[in-house]
Amino acid sequence: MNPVVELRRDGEIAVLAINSPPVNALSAQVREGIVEGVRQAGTDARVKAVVLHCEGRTFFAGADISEFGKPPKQPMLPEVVDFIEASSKPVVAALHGTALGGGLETALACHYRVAVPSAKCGFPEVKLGLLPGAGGTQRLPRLVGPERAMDMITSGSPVSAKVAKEMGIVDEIVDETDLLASAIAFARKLVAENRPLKKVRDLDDKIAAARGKPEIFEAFRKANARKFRGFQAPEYNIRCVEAAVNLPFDEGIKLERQLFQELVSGEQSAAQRHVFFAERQVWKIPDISDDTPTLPVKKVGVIGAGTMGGGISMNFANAGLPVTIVEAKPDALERGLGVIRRNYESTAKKGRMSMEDVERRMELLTGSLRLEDLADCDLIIEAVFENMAIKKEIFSKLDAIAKPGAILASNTSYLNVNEIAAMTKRPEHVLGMHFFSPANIMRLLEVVRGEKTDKRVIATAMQLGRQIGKIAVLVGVCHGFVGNRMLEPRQREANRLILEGAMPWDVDRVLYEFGFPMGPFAMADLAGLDIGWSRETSKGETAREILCEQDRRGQKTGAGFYDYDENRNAKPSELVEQIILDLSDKKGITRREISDQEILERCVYTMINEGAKILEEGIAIRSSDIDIVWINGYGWPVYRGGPMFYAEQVGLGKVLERLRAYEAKFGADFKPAALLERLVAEGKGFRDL
Ligand code: T1G
Repeated sequence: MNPVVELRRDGEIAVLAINSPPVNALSAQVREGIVEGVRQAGTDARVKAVVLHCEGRTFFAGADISEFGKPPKQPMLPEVVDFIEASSKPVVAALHGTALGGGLETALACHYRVAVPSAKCGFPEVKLGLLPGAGGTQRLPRLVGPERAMDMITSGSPVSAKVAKEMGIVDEIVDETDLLASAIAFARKLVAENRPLKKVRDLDDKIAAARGKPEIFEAFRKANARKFRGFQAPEYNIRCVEAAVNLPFDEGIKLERQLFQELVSGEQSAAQRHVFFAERQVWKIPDISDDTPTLPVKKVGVIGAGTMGGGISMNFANAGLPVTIVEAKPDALERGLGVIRRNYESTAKKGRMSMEDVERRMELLTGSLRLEDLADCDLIIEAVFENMAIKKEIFSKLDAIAKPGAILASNTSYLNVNEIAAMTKRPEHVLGMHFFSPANIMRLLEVVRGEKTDKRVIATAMQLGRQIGKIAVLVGVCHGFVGNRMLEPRQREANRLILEGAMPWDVDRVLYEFGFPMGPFAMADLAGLDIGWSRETSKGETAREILCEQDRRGQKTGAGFYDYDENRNAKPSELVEQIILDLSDKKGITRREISDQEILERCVYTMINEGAKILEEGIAIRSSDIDIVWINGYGWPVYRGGPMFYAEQVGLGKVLERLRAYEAKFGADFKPAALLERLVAEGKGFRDL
């Protein structure tokens, strides 16, 4: 008797009911139960058709991801789907929730599919560095055509039931309230009308026109080259769809199987599967249980209407929460609200929001010049200039104004939250909420736990993070928390490398090829080289200072570390090269040939080493949290899993050996963290902590 799969009969219709919470993942047990159920229904003369129905919140949400990388358990999913399709009696899939990956493949092997309006269908495998490996790449194009199939499987984004119906994936949209009864009625109709067994594998009309036309696939590759840069899986998915068009079904299946095996055993998929589970781990805080009561947050206050304050406010307005934004000067307030409106209007122009929506969100935003207007807010976020004295002054004033029980948060990106909290009589209600620019876009939120922050306040901030669509990572108090603290050694090494022999464009090229969207010097030009710089205090000690002194402030001045053309395309600058050569000379540094490997190791291994210190100090709960910070806040390529996961793929022993080599050459900045030494000595990894 299979504990998660049950076969029931409703007259001549058999119902194969699956109940394997939380998401009916197609684990070995579920697969076994499905095959046994279809077999029994097949041999039961009373049964004329079968309905495949999942209980709980969703139809199969895919293969069981936790099984990948482990010894395979029979029956494998390709056999299961072939067994369903080969059934002599029609099998109807009843879709609700999220029919994803192997779940949708199972549905496509059924002869008919019905869905409730709220259902979603998709192939997210590419987000796991994979491809639909149970016939999805061969059946989907036969139903929707190669272009739409490539869109779906290379984006990984689900489509609604309505769109799935239009595309031909779903045969009928049924009543939201009673899917099972509707599916059984649909199956009865099939039997009564003696409708044929519709096998997707036999369809050809949607692919015939594309046969022998490689230009279709070339055009798709070209149009998505930038988006797919560095990823292995998208190309493999495209090759499978091309095979679906040009090869007989079974040969296409063979290629799909081969390419799936290559991906599932590869480093990129291992990294992206790590990230899948890491994104779900961040919400689990060992000493704060899921049932910790949270505080009500119905009204939010934001201090500062600059770039950060404006972006932060939009998050809460987007979630339907009223926000009062306080600024010191009327023109700054007007400018800030103007930027927000223009942001919303440009989103509306792109068709991603209606003008009614724009007005609705703007109505939720109230500007003010008085801190006192925040007295009735449940949460107040300070987002002013990164200066401790100013922040301390604001928090001591806020403490007198804010109502009892209000949460006071600072958007500081470096400063000591405990010191800020000490300016109030309610340090247990003070914490950091560190957003990333542009705050209405960037998914990452570092929630900074002060030494006195109450558990309910932390639980509330984490829940709010989820509510405004962020991925919240809980971190402790130290300079720069997790992200910025690890960024400093990378920046330090990047600046040293250009004095020792590399050029800014060498360092940027190495990190760009590694997978970052851009290197540190191009990033600096984008942000502006004069952040925190002033002519009065400038000493011409660094390339950056000298460039600022020469009014090369970055993209905004058309010149920085790079020269920029009218389309902001960057090219290496001979003048900058000379400035750097002269600076090395002035500092008595003999320049030398520096390999790409040294550039990468010095920039990345120092970050990893800092990450190990962060774990040692308990500033991060687990190494995968650090990975989530860097992937969602600093452009670390997801297919490398994050700095700590990457270190394990390289081998902690190798990282340690290289750090020791650099320590011998360059000194204590490369001194390996004690934790790294210990883990290597014990033959363990960060994941074992
Ligand atoms: N396998 C194993 N565990 C899974 C899982 C899966 N497919 N999906 C979810 N979980 C766990 C998750 O780790 C969490 O566990 C709990 O379920 C709730 O998930 C051959 C190769 C369905 C949209 O990529 O996108 O099929 O943290 O917190 O926000 O071609 O889960 O509670 O211990 O995310 O409501 C393709 C992955 C697989 C879909 C629900 N399928 N899942 O979101 O809940 S590859 C996917 C999701 C494949 C075949 C191929 C989401 C969800 P815990 P949750 P949610």
